[in-house]
Amino acid sequence: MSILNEISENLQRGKAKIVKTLVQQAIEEGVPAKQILEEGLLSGMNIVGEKFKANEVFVPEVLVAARAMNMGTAVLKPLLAEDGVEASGKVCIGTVKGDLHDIGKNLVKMMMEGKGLEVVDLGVDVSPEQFVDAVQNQGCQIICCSALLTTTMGIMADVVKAAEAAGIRDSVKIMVGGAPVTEAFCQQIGADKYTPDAATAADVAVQLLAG
Ligand code: B1M
Repeated sequence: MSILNEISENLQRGKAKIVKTLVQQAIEEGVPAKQILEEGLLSGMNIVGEKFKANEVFVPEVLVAARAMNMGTAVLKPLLAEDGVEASGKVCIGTVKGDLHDIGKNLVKMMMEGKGLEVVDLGVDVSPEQFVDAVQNQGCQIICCSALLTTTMGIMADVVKAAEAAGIRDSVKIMVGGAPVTEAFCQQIGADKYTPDAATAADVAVQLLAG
């Protein structure tokens, strides 16, 4: 079995320490960090997602897989972050109210920090008012909203409305993402940018700040 398959298999079984060791081993063998992330960790998490949907695994198994994912990405963090990038700016990020999924949000944060951006992590279950507060009181130039549930993605529309109501809409960009979110949804709610993955989100944030 290839080391990427081993990472995927062990992640699915929630073997966090083994995943951490295997990721380290893959790095030492010269496997690119992006490939370890996509073909090892994310591939394993997608299989967990499919099994969860099919009622073959349940919340406790998903939670231990998520912990293994987090331990694996922590090892990759310094490699995914690009050295010597000159970008600067301040971004706030959070998973929207009612939603507790944070793995994707954490990846976006990691990629943005790797580009040299300062990221205020508001955590999960973040209300529209908390996003607005981060702009008004912490000087964030971009709001990044993540949602994984079809039942919570509508909160992103409330974030746009809250920014309008607070009179800050013209001075802040709003980025949206997460598995159920689409470009059409982004346009429909009047947000500024949709990006499908963490690396693209970081690139787009840098472009927005440069513009
Ligand atoms: Co949940 N869950 N979950 N879950 N869970 C999903 C999302 C689900 C699709 C599973 C399924 O049915 N197949 C389903 C949602 C169905 C729907 O809404 N249509 C679901 C459900 C139903 C639920 C519960 C309701 C289950 C229950 O309790 N009955 C519950 C809800 C809790 C809540 O939030 N209130 C729940 C709970 C959980 C756990 C707590 C057990 C755990 C979360 C642990 C954690 O995050 N710390 C969990 C997990 C792990 C998942 C799956 C298996 C994996 C999600 C994940 O981390 N993926 C997921 C199935 C799946 O997605 N395959 C599922 C990896 C991650 C890197 O991807 O977050 O999409 P993702 O991020 C991507 C992009 O989307 C993008 O970048 C990343 C890649 O580079 N991205 C952005 C993300 N945010 C971005 C923001 C941006 C830009 C890009 O800009 C601002």
